[in-house]
Amino acid sequence: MSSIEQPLITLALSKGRIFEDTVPLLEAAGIQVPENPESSRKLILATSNPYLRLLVVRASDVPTYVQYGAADIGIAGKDILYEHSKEHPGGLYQPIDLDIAKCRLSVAVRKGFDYEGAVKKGARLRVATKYVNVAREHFARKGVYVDIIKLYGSMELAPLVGLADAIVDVVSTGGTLRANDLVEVEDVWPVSSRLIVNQASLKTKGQYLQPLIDAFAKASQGNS
Ligand code: PRT
Ligand code: MG
Repeated sequence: MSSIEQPLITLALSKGRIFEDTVPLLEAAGIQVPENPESSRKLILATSNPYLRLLVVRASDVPTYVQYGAADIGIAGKDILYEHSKEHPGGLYQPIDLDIAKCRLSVAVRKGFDYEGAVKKGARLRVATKYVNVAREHFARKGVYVDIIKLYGSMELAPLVGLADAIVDVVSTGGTLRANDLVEVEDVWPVSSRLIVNQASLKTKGQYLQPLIDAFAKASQGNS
């Protein structure tokens, strides 16, 4: 019998769409998740694998937990990962695009706002977003002058109340934009979620992490 016990592996993820799309990937790897974070309120969830637990955190906090090693691995959208990497470069290994929680980052404006006209005229635009780096780089590429207003949620409201001319936000069905009389005027990037891994964990627990990473890679192949 080995004297070294198998270490605990901690996976950080957010509840909602990422959790819902991750459960089938875990199931494909033979791992069941008996509790649902929407109903249980627990922030640490056990799985059917005694060596794997889940941490339920805010989507934008997932990279932080993994970067500091409080979680060995995590699942986060490219939107979140890009902003995180700009503030905290390095440290996160991103081996797999899981092709889950798919959506797109888009520029949207109030219906009737002449976005193309404003851009052609060289007007300075006010842009509200949680994705300040994505937005700044997008408009710099287009040569459009912008003032970026950082918001933490409900970006859709900003153009309706005169806080901004445009927003940069994640869009999936487009239903939220339509319900608020906004229209998409530009696609910025397609978005999906990736597996992220703490680099020190990969060294110290690689023997146990690698099979899990491989199982995620295999299970996610059907998503693309
Ligand atoms: O909700 P919270 O403030 O905690 O954080 P969050 O909104 O960043 O997290 P969450 O759980 O909502 O999203 C996690 C990840 O899922 C994001 O980082 C994206 O990578 C991905 N994703 C996929 C989405 C959507 N689809 C999506 N539709 N994230 C957000 N939305 C929002 C969208 O902005 C809109 O406000 O959901 C709303 C409904 O979208 P429509 O277009 O279907 O109406
Ligand atoms: Mg949300």
